[in-house]
Amino acid sequence: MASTAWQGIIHRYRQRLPVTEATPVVTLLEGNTPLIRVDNLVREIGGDFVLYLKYEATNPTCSFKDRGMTLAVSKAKERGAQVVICASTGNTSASAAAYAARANLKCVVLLPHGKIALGKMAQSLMYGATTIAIEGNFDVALRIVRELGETGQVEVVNSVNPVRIEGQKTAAFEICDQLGRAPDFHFLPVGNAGNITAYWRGYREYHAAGISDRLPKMWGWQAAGAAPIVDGQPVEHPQTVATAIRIGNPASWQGALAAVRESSGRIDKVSDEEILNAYRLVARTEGVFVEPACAAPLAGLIRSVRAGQIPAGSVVTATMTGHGLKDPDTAIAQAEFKPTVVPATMEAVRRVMGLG
Ligand code: AN7
Repeated sequence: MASTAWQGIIHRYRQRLPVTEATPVVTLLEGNTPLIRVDNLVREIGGDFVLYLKYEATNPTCSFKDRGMTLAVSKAKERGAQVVICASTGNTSASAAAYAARANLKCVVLLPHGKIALGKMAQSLMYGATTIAIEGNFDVALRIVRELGETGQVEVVNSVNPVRIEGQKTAAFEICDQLGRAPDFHFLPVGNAGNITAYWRGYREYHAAGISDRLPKMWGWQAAGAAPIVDGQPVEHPQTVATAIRIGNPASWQGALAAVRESSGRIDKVSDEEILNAYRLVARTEGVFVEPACAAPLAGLIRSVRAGQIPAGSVVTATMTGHGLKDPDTAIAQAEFKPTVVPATMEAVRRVMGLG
């Protein structure tokens, strides 16, 4: 009997990815993530549409980055690279560190000092990457990494490496495979803008191949304090509670603009307050715990629905790019609840429960 076990995105979508028989596949069985229909959240928002969350938190390092990283590290291995390197707001570094460990490659990550969520830092350290905290932001770190890449001594696995985008486009394939069609709208957070570029490529490829019968409108969401694409100029000192998307000069800026233009979509920004409200709401109404960046498209959806921009009967998908446990500090600070400490008696517990 042949095994039907999932073997990762390269195995599943091999004919649509730049791999050959000679490519050593470095996989942690990423992909095949849930597409969760969230009717409670829709009821809370109001409006007549169906919403599905592409929950990328179930990837091996708990973010969407693993889709691009399986391919980037496989190709690096194929080329005989010894060292992979990236700049990161935390998720790319976690993923690079894991896949490099799996491939027996050395990994170096450059992170903005003091602006990395706790879980992401734990990942990079545990997977054994050389972890360097730069006294500067992500954009500065990426500039250094790109310069190092030009020496030819290291393999850059940021999304400036085109195979990262190729791997990430498989999330759009999966959504179409899971829904049996493409959505009408796709919402997602935008930081370095690789993912919006990748999804648009995936949706277009499936459409061109006749597998899906429509193309979604791509709606990207930046944080108001880090919204260079929306504002039309780089942001020198980006600021937002959503540290994953604290990026002031996105590498795939043009890719994001093309996705929005070609799909008749939109790119806009939401405040940290809107992000935090949506962050709590999706956890409480659906049991879906995401990191703050994922709440940007949800906040954007709330706004768009209120503005009457989502036609009745629409099918909307939104990418939840990373797990809520990545950033426990923000969760605990923003949950609005604290544990109630009581004596270890039933009476005390009953009092807290309101049972007298
Ligand atoms: C949870 O890890 O840029 O627009 O260095 O971690 O493709 O950059 C992370 C980005 C959204 C934005 N949600 O995606 C990095 C990094 C989460 C993220 C984004 C990121 P892009």
